Amino acid sequence: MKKFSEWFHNILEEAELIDSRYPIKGMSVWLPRGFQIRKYALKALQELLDKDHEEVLFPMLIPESELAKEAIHVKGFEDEVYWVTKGGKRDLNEQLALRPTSETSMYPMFSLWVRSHMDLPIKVYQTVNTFRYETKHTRPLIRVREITTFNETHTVHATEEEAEEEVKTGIEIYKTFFDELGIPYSISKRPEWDKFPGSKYTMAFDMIMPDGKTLQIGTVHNLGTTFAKTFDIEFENDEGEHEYAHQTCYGLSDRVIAALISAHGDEKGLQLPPVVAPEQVVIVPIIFKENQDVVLNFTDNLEKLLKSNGIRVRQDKRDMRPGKKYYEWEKRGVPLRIEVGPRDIENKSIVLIRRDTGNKEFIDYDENTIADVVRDTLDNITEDMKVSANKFQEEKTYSVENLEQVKKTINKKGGIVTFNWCGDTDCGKDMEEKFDIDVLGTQEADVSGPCLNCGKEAHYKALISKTY
Ligand code: A5A
Ligand code: MG
Ligand code: ZN
Repeated sequence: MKKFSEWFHNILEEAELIDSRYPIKGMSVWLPRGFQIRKYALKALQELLDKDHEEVLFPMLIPESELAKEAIHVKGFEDEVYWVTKGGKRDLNEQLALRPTSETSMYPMFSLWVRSHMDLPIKVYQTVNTFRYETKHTRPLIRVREITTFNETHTVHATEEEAEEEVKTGIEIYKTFFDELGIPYSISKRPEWDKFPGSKYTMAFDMIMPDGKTLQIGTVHNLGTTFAKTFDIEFENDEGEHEYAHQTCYGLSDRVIAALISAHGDEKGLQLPPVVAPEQVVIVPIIFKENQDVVLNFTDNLEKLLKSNGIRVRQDKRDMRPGKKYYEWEKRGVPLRIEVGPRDIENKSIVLIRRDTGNKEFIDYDENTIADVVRDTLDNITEDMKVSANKFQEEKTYSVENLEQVKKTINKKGGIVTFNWCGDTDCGKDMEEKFDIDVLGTQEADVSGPCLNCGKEAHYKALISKTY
């Protein structure tokens, strides 16, 4: 694969996903094909969230007085906030922030909603746009200034245990979601200096991109009682005493689509898992003048049959060379192509070509079973794409035994390097500087012996990498 960032920009254009020529830095246009992928990805996510959470929608503007209330939180975002200062020609009495995330928009309302333990838990989510004036290099989908697809869940609980449980639930939901999309990940607890501003701790999902750098594709935060104290979210317990509520929040963004593209795409272009593909199957009739009717009769019938079985199918009848059509649909990532020519119809067979393996399969045509055959093939594609993407992440995760190897591995191979670590902030920051990497975080492990960097006792597995 040529240089990743060039490949990535090309694919957005060639597969007609995003037009990044919008005249504001860090903001782009979702094109119809990209928007459909986004829609199907959100559908899969919402199906998981809806089991135990309710969808809501809060305003996009936040009064400065609310945004400023939580000191640590606001400090984390102050350099990234866009402000609305005027209504028409008049200065506003109070300037309004475009939400960079929605804690300070939601929590003053939560404070009104929570009176007694009967009002708990609250478990809501919304999918909105948020704005962050990012100063690092912006890239479409990966680091944007308008996050157009910010899916954020916010929960409020009576006890610390319940909040801990919700963190686990959030992690499980994201695991299932990423698995459905065949997006690989490593989960770790972010170090103290890199946790979500105002949180107790942050659990993060990171995917290794094709160039070996990692991308944070989702985060789950335990907020403890910090925001509850700031925004006065308290309830009366059984004994009639007032207690502060325990909160969590977790979020995903457009980055999920970037991860999807990067995990599966190749030199031919996009490659989509069936669950998010606008067309799961494309039928290409091979037409010659003399038998056009026979072929089209057959393919029209096949199209109808698959459609009625809930498969997203499209027939490409355009008057152009089949080879050109194949090339186009491969570039757009359609998981399965069906070719039908006059010979095939005579032989009562059709040809299935998988986008992921390029594998060509001649199958006997039977109206009664064809939908099942196609569905099974799509399921196999889903599974194989996941396995192959996970393999890449595993192969690029290196466990090392000494400091020399840490440096060598990161610089030569990229990916994630793991090793025994003490967990101390000083030691971590020292490594980040020395090796020009980021400490992604820690995983609990049965660790003994010294920290590879400082020699003190090790308590965790550290995960480090170069990051986006
Ligand atoms: N309220 C919580 C959920 C929150 O805001 N968490 S977060 O800051 O970590 O953002 C959630 C996710 O959004 C991140 O894990 C990251 O994957 C994504 N994200 C953050 N900034 C982004 C940006 N500028 N462009 C695209 N995605 C971004
Ligand atoms: Mg850092
Ligand atoms: Zn150490």
